[in-house]
Amino acid sequence: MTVTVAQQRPMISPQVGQTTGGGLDVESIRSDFPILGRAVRDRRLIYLDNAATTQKPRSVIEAIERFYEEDNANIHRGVHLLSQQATFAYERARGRIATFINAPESSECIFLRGTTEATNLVAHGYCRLRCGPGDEIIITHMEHHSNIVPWQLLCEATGATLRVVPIDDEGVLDLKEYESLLNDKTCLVAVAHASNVLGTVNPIRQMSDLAHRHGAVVFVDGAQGAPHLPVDVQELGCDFYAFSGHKLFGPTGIGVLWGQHALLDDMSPYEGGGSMIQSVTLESSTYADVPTRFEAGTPDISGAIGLSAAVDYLNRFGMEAIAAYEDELLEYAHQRLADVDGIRLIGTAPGKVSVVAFALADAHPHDIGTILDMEGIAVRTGHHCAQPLMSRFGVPAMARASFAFYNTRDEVDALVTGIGKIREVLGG
Ligand code: C6P
Repeated sequence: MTVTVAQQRPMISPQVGQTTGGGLDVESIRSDFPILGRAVRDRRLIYLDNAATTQKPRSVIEAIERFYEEDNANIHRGVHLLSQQATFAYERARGRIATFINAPESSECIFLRGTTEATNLVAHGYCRLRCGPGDEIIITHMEHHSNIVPWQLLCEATGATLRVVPIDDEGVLDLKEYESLLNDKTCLVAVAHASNVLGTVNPIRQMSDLAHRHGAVVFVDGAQGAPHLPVDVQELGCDFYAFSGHKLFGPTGIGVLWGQHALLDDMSPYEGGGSMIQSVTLESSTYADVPTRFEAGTPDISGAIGLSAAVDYLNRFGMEAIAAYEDELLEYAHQRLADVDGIRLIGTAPGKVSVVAFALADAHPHDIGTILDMEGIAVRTGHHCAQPLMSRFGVPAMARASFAFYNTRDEVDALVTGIGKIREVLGG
C-alpha cells in the first residue's frame, strides 16, 4: 500500500469526550500539547505510540527556546555571565530530576543520551572490571534489546555468562526461577521496571532484596517505568535506575542514569574527554568526581533544561494521579479490544503500564499500522526491539497501542473502529 506523508495539514480540534479520571482534567492537559491539535491525513491525530516517544507540552518547548534565546553558553567552563547562567540552569535541572525520583543526592544523577547509553555505561564502567569467567549476569525474557545486547557484549568480553528469567503466558516473570538463578556468582541483575511490549510492571523491590542477599547489584531499565509510575529509587531498593527524557515528555537526546553514590564513585569512566578530568599530563590523567566523570565533552545542556521542564510539568499533576488515570484508560482499552473478533492480546499481567500489544488474525502488523495510519491513528508495529519476546509468543511482530495521560476513551473507541476497518480492507 502506498502512503503519502501529509506535511502541512489544517488543525482539527480534538473531540475529547470523557476527560476526567484520577482527578485529571484531560481536556485542559491536551491543550498544553500543541501537536495534539494537528491533523494527520485530514483526520484528527490519535497518537498511541507513546512508548516509542511521547509528545511535548508547550512548557518544555518554551524552556528550550528560552535557553537558546536568553542563556545559551557552554557550561562549567566560563566565568562570563551567560556561562554561569547556563551552568546554573543545567545543575538546577539535575536537582529537580533527582527530586523527581527521590535520589538521595543530585550528584547521583548522570546526564546521558538516554536509557541505552546508561545501560552501556553500567556495563562498561561497573561490570567490566568486576566480571570474569564464571560470573553471571541475569536478565529477563521481556527485555528490550538495549537491556540485552550490552550484557551480551560484556559476556563476550569478560567470559561471564548470561542467565535469563523466563516469563509465563500472561507476561509475568517466574520469580521462583529468578530466585533459583541467583547465586554468589551473580554479578548484576538487569531488569525492566516495565516492559515496552507487555506492559508488565516487575516487582523491583522484591527482586532487589533477593539479589542483594547474594551480593549482586541491580540495574533497572526505567524507560517505560518513569513515564507511567511514581519512581522512588530508595523505595525500589535498586542500585542503578535509567530512563530516557523523550519518553517522559522531554526532548530527545537526553536521559539519566541514577546510581548509588558509592557505586558510581568506584566506577571507571566510560568516555574520555573534556570536563571529566581532574588533571591531565601527557603521560596520564586523573578523573573528576561523579557526576562529571561520566559527562565527557559538552553535554546536551538544552536537553537537560527541557527534561527538567517536563518533570516540572508532570509535578503539576503528580505521578500518582497520572498512573490512576492511565490505569482506568488501560482497563477500558483491554475491555474494548478483548471484544474485537480475531484479536489476540499479548501481555495480560495483573500489574501493567498503559501498553497494549496485539496480533489480529492473519493481518500482518505492518498492514495494521498502515491502515490505522490512514485513519490518523499512530501505533507502533514490528518487533519493538524485543525479538526474544516475539519468539516467546511465537510471532515475528505485533501491533502496539501505548497510551499517555493525554489519551482518552474516545481515542480507544477510534482505535477499535479502526481495527474494524482493517478487517474490511483485508477481508478478514
Ligand atoms: N523503546 C519502543 O518503541 P532509548 O532509545 O535509549 O531512549 O530507549 C531504549 C529503551 C530501553 N528500554 C525499554 C524498555 C524501552 O522501551 C526502550 C525504547 C521504544 O518501545 C523504542 S525501541
